[in-house]
Amino acid sequence: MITDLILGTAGHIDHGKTALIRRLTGTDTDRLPEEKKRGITIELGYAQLELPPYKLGIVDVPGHERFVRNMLSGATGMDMAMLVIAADDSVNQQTREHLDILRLLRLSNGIIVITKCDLVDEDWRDLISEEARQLCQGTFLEDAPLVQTSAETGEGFDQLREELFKAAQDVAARYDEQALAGPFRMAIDRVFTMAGHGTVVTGSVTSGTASLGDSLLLEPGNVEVRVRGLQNHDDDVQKVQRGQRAAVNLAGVHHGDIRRGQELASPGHLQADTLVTARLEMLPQVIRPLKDRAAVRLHLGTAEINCSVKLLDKEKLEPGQEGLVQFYLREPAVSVWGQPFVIRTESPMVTIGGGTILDPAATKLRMIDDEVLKQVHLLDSEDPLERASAACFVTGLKELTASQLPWRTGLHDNTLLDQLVETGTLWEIPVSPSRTERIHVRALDRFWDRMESALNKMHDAEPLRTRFERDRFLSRFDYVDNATLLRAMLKRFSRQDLIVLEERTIGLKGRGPKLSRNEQNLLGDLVSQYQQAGLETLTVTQLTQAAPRLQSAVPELIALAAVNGDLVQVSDEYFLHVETDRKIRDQLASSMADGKGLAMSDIRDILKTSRKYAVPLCEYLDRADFTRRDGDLRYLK
Ligand SMILES: Nc1nc2c(ncn2[C@@H]2O[C@H](COP(=O)(O)OP(=O)(O)O)[C@@H](O)[C@H]2O)c(=O)[nH]1
Ligand SMILES: [Mg+2]
Repeated sequence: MITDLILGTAGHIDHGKTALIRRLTGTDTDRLPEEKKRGITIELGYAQLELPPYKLGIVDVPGHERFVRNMLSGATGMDMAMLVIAADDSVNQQTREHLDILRLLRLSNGIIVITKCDLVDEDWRDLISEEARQLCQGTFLEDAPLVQTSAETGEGFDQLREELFKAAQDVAARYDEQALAGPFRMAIDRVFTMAGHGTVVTGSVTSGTASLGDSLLLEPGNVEVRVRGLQNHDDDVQKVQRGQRAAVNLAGVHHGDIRRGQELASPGHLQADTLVTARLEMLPQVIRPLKDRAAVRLHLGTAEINCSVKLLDKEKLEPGQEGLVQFYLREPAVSVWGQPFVIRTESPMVTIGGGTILDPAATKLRMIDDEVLKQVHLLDSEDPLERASAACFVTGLKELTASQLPWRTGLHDNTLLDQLVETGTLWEIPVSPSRTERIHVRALDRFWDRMESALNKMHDAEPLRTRFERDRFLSRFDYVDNATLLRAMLKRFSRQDLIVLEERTIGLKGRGPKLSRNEQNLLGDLVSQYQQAGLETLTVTQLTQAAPRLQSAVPELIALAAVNGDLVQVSDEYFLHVETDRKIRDQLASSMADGKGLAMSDIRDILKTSRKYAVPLCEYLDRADFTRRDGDLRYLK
């Protein structure tokens, strides 16, 4: 059973949050000298409340609008909150913004606390209570208990403890035990050094357990660290777990290399990325709609990252609207599927929306059409197979591995990918004798569509050709970034009779000039004759005369083979097979290395041929800018 939970405060500055915690726990959370002097909370404050069997780690947040970012990092990991409203002041700007933030961060439990009741009469506190109720309508606090208190007189604190106990019971009962058993994760909200100990980081543990001596990773950064010491509210402990506040003394890292926003996690559990896909909801009271490519600050865990928003399914997001987006982050950040976030703008400095992560390590979406949008929607489908399939689809021509599945989709059933292979949703492609990659068949189909349309365009531009240079064509698909996969896909397309694939050329099946069966055979024949003849080929006239039939077609077919890239034309009557051409160039290049010049007789000897072939060949190579002629000698150009 879960008994450790995090309780947070929320509310406008000066409404009595810190005084409430002090009365409740005896701890003064305003511990900085500046906080004492100015009487305001700036940094997060921490306290602990025992309500057996529950232990509540309390995070006290600042209520000043300038410190909302601190509030946001404190809100990470909160299981329940107390929304504080002063009876002598009522609902205020930060009351609203904090409530929005808690709602966007998917908090489910809380208590409305009216403070400073000693300062007003009965009627007034009831009026304020009514206002508080109205504010919370339609939020998770709609049916929350409301307690009227005074930190001055102690009024209402017994009831507050009782309501906190009930709320804890409720949260614990609904809590997914997976979060306790799962990998360790803690978003860092403070970093400091302690004399004799070194680097210490603190945070609310959001999943799993860490014990003394454990190796953890600091992300982003992939820095391996070791747990040298652990504290839970100033007590040395052997382990810390989900729902606890933790101070972790780290070995293996300098405190200057750590910052708020990084996370400590079990190795392999988190991976930083600069692109995430999300479902985003705009707050109804924002003034302007959110435009495509707008710059916002993304608050993810305790991190705060500048990013630009790519709107996927709308031209702009109106106040109160929901949409699908991709965030392009200025620096890498870690998140997991389903993780809530908040976005704010710089000017004015306000919270404008929030939502949940659909893909924490997203792939740039190309050609966003109905199918892509449908799949992005399905990234939070309740049906595990559907969700896993959608995740594979949006990963495109990259593999979503079994080890990524939990943090990328929130799914823990490791047979899901196998099931998708069985149903034919994933194509298993061998990339080495011992390894296969799994690609969504629709991602493959869509890739084929792009390839087909690119090839069609090339065929349209040069209708006589049947094939094009393969490497040049494939350079358009650089983004695939996986040569083995690309090769395997081409093989598959060729097996499916979609393309004609030669060693160096590629074309669409059925495109190019329409030849009869006999013409096709003759063309193949001619090309192989050239191939076998090497350098001393017959002239076009000779080949025409030698042809058993269709003699008049021979010159045209030879020209076609040259267009296709199977032959090169040396002179009017003289053609070579491309392989021969390549071999000649290699031979000459090595003989002309280091700027050495060769005479016609040298070239003739090197190529073991007569002047009859060597002369036109040399002129052809000059024209092709392969060689340069200077007097009697030729040099490599
Ligand atoms: N009379 C009275 N004053 C209070 C009460 N709670 C807080 N205060 C005072 O209100 C001011 C702001 O309180 P504080 O807890 O720092 O507010 P915070 O900014 O919400 O943390 C302080 O001067 C407190 O002494 C209360 O219940 N009754
Ligand atoms: Mg305070």
